[in-house]
Amino acid sequence: MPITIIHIKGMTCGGCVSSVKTVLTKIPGVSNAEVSLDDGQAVVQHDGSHEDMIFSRAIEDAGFEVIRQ
Ligand SMILES: [Cu+2]
Repeated sequence: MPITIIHIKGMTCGGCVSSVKTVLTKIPGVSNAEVSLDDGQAVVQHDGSHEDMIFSRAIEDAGFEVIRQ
């Protein structure tokens, strides 16, 4: 099962963490999303049917910034 790690800027509390987790797990094909406030990152487990960009876009649409390398 593919795993994508996304680095996120702008999360400040547990509410932000659950917002990000919610938008990610709503995407079809995502089986789990672990979001860490301290690390500023999301670890997304998915079925590989999407380009990684769809995860970044969902996070940005929720009002957070994605750090792209
Ligand atoms: Cu918050």
